[in-house]
Amino acid sequence: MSEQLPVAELRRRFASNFVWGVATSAFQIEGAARADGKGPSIWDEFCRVPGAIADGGTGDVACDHYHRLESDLDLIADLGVTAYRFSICWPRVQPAGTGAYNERGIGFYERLVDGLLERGIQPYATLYHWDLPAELQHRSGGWFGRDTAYRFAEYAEVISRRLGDRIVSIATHNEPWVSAVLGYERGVFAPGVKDRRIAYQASHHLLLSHGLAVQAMRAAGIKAELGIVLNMSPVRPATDSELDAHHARLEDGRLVRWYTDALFKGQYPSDIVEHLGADAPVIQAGDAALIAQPCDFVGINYYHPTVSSSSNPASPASSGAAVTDMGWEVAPRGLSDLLLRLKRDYRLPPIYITENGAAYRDQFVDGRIEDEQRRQYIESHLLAVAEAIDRGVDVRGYFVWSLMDNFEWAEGYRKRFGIVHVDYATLRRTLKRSGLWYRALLKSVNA
Ligand code: IFM
Repeated sequence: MSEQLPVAELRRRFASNFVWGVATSAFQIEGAARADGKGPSIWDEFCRVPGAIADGGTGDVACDHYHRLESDLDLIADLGVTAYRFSICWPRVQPAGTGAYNERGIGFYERLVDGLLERGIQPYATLYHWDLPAELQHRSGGWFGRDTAYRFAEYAEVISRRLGDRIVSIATHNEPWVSAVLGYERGVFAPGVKDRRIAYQASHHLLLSHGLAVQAMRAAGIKAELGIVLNMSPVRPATDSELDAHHARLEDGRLVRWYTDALFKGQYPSDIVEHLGADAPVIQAGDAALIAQPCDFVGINYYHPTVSSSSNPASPASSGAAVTDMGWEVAPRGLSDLLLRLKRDYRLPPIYITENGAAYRDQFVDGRIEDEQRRQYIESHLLAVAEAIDRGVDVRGYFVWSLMDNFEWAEGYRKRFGIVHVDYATLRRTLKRSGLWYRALLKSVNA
């Protein structure tokens, strides 16, 4: 175990205007699945598929954040963060994903945003963190249907008119690779489709919807900064063999370049288009330019590196490496490598680390929750961010995933990422050691 750095020393590695935050998403914490006119999402339905969620969990109650908004806002404020990243549940504000809006749903997000501002915390919103209105899935195959992209842009415009004057930053999507690949190719996330052609068409429509939404929000005169959040990982070959190098190059293309090339170079990578063959998406004239229009920021979610070989093109750990409770390799160096590679290969807008954190089994000691491994994980990754900044990468902020333990998708409630512990029997929140440390870091004087 490495020594703990004095918090003031770590804090001094960052500029005084660096944004410090914690992140969550709607489906993972809100609960209130049928409250106040909310429509069902694809995740509400997917959780009902036998065997889809490891512990049989659903989002019906989750952390009950919807009913505990005020005390959760106090909890966030108590941490001393300057920003809070949350997502808006589309079917809560527009139950069918088309047609009528739900004032009670919009009202919840107005109270959330106003409550943050009253406490001096900047709201960072994400419009889509995977909870598509179920109706859109049934009507047009969800993101497989081009129409969903237009529906999304309309929803984005409504949100920008209602909340855009008070939100500091809006990301259109969280991790479109996950929506497309885990949802439509591997079928392990909602909507549970297993078809590569459908998945790549869905990925194109997700990116298209980003472009359409940015255009619509700018036309509505939004003041907030606009961008997108991508999950990324440096991909390395498992061995020195040419075959493994080939697999690593392809995996990097599917995971990273498919998104960054489309968004920041205006075209999909030709090697991946060729590799997909008949599964490559249908693209209409003008789509590429729409997708690649300028953004104010890009969010990067980093957890682990990817190791590629012919037998496993996308392993989250090399053999023998230290891993988290998800089986993901702990490799802070992967984050600085990734940031430097992006600086080398792209002209990106300012970067925020919009998610980083770890699942571990917490130890209970005399009523305290000891999670030294999580604390160390966060500290070491912050040092990696500081190193990248020192080497010229424009990183403006860092958000811990996650504020509190929550619904970890196909894993259900078994994996805990929070710096705040949630007792799912009582819904009581308790700061873990990592949370106390993060608070001390944020409250330490910045020289
Ligand atoms: O919990 C998720 C989050 O919803 C998206 N990024 C990765 C996290 C950990 O798996």
